[in-house]
Amino acid sequence: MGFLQQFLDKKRICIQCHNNPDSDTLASAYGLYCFFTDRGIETKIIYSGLKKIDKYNLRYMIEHCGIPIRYVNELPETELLLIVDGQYGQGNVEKFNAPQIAVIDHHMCVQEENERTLIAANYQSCSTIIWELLEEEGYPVKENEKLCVALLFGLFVDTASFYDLYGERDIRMRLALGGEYPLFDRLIKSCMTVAELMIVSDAIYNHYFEYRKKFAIVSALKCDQSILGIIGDFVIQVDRILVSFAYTEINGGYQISIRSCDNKILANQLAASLCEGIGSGGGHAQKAGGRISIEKYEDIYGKEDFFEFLIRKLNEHIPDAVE
Ligand SMILES: [Mn+2]
Repeated sequence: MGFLQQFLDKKRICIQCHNNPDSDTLASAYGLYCFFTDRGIETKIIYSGLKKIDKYNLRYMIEHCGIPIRYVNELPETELLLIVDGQYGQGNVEKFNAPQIAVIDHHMCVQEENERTLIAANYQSCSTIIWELLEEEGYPVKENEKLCVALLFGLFVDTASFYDLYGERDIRMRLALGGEYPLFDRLIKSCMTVAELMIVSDAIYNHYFEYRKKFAIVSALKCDQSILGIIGDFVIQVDRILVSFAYTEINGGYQISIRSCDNKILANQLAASLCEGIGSGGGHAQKAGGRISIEKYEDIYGKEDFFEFLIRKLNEHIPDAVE
């Protein structure tokens, strides 16, 4: 029996995207929305958190794919709360009480698993999991062009513009859904604002490079995770750099983004160890991200300058590079 079958007896389902939604969580929610609505279930898509969606390309995606997402402070009445691209109780998923909770995610598992959770870290995007689930149910994804674009765009962003695309199943989805979509072309060419372009160039110009351990730290002015990712993907291409660490200060915390091209230095391990006790971090071997709370940071590390802290931690974590 397919994973989604167990939810078909519901009359109302609420799908929750993680806070500060990205294209992967939006596409995942939309895929499930299409499927459940098709089966006559009243389905809503919601998100919460401190920030409303303001990125140009995400708004463009929502409008042109027709994704009925709503920002809420309270959970609408529902029988089931289904979280996509995040996990229940995690820092970036607003916690709501619901009669039943289900989770579909592709990050490292940090919660208890049961028959209503599907957490598989071997997928590069949650969109890929959703695509497989819909295929399994016989839902004709390919006939829904807007959904194809959404799912591809979810994968695109989570694999740093397909550059990091290596997952077998993820590659399969890209091939299966690939086609000529003007909307997709428009979306992938709108990832950055002019202001962010200036933030990126300034941050890269002022990078810190540790030549012995071969890591770089890039501090960017307030910008979002996808921009940090763009910086990381760019910096990691430098021949002498094995680990790139980009960060920015946002909403009382630091967003971090790590890239590694050395298989002895796992980006997800580095993120997790750095954020231990002061936030949460994780991801994949070559790319990872996380968030640190300034309040918790100061509780543990007092007045130590954050930049100095990073240099110290990276020096501890990264072995001397061998040429
Ligand atoms: Mn994702």
